Amino acid sequence: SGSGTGNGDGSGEGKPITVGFSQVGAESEWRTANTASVKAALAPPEFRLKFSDAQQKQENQIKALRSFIAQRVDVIAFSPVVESGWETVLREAKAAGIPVVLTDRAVKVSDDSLYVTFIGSDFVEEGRNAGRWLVEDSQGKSGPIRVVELQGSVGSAPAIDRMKGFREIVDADGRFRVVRSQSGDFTRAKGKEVMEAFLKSEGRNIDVLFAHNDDMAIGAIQAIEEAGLKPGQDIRIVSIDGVRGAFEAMKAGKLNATIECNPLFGEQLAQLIRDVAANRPVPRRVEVEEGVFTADQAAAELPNRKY
Ligand code: GYE
Repeated sequence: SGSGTGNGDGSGEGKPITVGFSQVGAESEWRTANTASVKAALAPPEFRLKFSDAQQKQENQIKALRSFIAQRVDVIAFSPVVESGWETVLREAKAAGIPVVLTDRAVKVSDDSLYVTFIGSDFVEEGRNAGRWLVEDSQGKSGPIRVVELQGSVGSAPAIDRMKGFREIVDADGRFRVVRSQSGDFTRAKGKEVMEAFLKSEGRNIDVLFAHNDDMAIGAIQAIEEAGLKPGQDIRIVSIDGVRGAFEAMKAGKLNATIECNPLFGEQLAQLIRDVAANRPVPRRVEVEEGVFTADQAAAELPNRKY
């Protein structure tokens, strides 16, 4: 580009764009990959990144946003831990004239002008895809098929939406019964712990596990093995994200399918921020592209996985 004037024309000349980014935490392989992608894309000299880790707590995130406002950053980007409770702090950002970009997770606000754009996956569709895989994999099986569900973090958009999408599909098929459903907070440790409790209360009567992310499924796999059962066979398992650990578990026959949720949108986010900082119009909603992978594809796909 020849102009090189002003902020955010993508040429890397001029003043850097200061971005305050508040991340959810470091709860999963997905999150680690997302953080790396965001940091790599919002790099100097074009960007000056102020990165803050909320450790899965909304109060930490609100504090971080207020500190970004006080520092008068050019753009705020954040991945909201939960869906609700954002009106006040977002109004403060708006009053300060700082545009807000939502990444990964959506918020519920009554005033749409409180953020400029949202980049992230369609979590309802991911839940539906998990349900569709299960229906497909259950062809010829008679009911009842007993399903346990490991939910993501309580109140988070991916937990709410994945549950909704999954139920929409399995509730339409009379064979499926979701017998237990509880949060494992998107972590391996909690996934294992809650699966242990499921196994204790349901005994051998669990046919399927649906986990809202791969990390919880991987934790649950350990619990299933420790209970003397074969994950992937005695209990069929589908989860969401498509992280490397899931492909390894599928290759080992312990996980049956993973629904891709792509965390590598750092470059797409950088472009949005450039446009927002330069006052160029941006779409209200930017979707991330993704697919579905089954155990028979795992060995071939593994070398191609980037997260
Ligand atoms: O699926 C999970 C992470 O918000 C899409 O958060 C993200 C979810 C992801 O902890 O692994």
